[in-house]
Amino acid sequence: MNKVDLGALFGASTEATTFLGLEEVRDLSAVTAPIAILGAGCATPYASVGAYCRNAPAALRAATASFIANIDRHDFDIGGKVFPAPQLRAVDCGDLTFDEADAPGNRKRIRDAVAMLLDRGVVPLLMGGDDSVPIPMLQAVNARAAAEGRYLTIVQIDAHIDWRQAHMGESLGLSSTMRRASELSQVRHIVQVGARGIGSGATTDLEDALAWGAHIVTAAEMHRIGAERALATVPEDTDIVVCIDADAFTSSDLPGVIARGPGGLEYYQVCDLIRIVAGKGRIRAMDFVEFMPERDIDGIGALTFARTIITAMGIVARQV
Ligand SMILES: [Mn+2]
Repeated sequence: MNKVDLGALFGASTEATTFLGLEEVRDLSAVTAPIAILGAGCATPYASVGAYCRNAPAALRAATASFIANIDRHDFDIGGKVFPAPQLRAVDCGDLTFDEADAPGNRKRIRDAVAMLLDRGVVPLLMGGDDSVPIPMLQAVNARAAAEGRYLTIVQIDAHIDWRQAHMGESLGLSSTMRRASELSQVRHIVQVGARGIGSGATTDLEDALAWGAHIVTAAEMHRIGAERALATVPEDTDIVVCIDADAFTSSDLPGVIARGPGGLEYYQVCDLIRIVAGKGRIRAMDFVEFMPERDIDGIGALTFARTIITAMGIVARQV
């Protein structure tokens, strides 16, 4: 069935070949922009499920099509143009290649790509892939922070705390991301917002997180206390990595996840979290993972997640 294209009403293109129509720069060593978006469809998939979020980067790019013609209009979620000056525009570095059977190779490609961007003073925004994608990203950020003598704060927005030691014999998979983060030399603070319902974690995982010093703010608490108080333990003048799992959102806004559940965060709560974090320190990198287009409903989740990335771009563009 041919659909009526209302995008033409707003001067929008019907297809997005890059995220938000941003300039494509495939050669990471040639990036001169302050922000780069990069797709990573797979890092360390569990054997039983494979790279189930492999199609997320393409779906998220496609979801930006209706905004491309209007990128210089006023964005009310940001309070101005997405990019306040032409030199602050992000670029799209395309997708890293991956091989589901070669997790070490996938991780190396992600680590090397993030390291290259950090070396150039670029803030990488990584589109997963599942939640194993941030592990090599965090390793690269940690190495850079160590070289600079800086410490890191991780702010994770997720329905799950991801503190499993290992799952199905894999210690670098999506259920272990925050435990692996806690083991990095420069990571001093971890704040985790949005845990809800029943996930893969056990009570002992929560106890380990708390014993390490992670500050856990459940989704229920976040709804009660708001973003400002949720982030009260984020220190000033820290380098920050923001890790966002699509399942943190309320499922009606973002149904494209493997485990939907009631009580998730609203889009504006997530925007507030990013904005407040950016006011406390310097965001060095971000990831947006666990979006599964095949589970989405009529593009609603792709739109919510793509809008979150656009808002994050606007926030990061204002800190560089
Ligand atoms: Mn999750």
